[in-house]
Amino acid sequence: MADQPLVGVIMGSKSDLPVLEPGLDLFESWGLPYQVIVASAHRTPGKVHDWVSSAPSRGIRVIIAAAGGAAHLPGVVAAQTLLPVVGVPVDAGPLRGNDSLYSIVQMPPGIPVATVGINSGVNAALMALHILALTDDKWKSTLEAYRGKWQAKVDDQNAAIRNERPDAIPY
Ligand code: RP5
Repeated sequence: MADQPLVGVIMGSKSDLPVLEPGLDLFESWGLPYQVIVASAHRTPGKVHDWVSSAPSRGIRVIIAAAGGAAHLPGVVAAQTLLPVVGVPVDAGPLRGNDSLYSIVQMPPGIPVATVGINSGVNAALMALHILALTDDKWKSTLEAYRGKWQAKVDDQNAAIRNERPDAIPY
């Protein structure tokens, strides 16, 4: 894996990691270099600032920020960088992630956070890939290959249904 990360992943607590791991697995399967850290907007604000403000100099081009509860981390990150920020609301308490979803998705006008669904680490990783694919054909090819797998899966499912329902009029 290259020394310079293209995607930076930040989370408020290591307890958020299971939500992000499927996306990190995708990065590794694609050979996409990433960096991942724990830094909290309220517990370690200085660490958040240091990491975010230095992210472009490390090669990072898109940031994924995950948090549960009040979940101000993605907005705090977005406020300190011109890099695109994808926010992942985490189910971390009695409100089952609805609190973090509303917090992240309801950024006031001016500082956007592209929010995925509750616990949607996979879609956050894919959105990062989409952003990279805009300017790099290598990642565009990776994205096309990923989409191709869905096509093959749906084709298999249709073949199975045709087998199970031979009287249905084929499309
Ligand atoms: C948030 O508080 C974190 O992002 C995490 O989702 C939640 C709970 O953190 P821990 O108490 O598990 O460390 O800041």
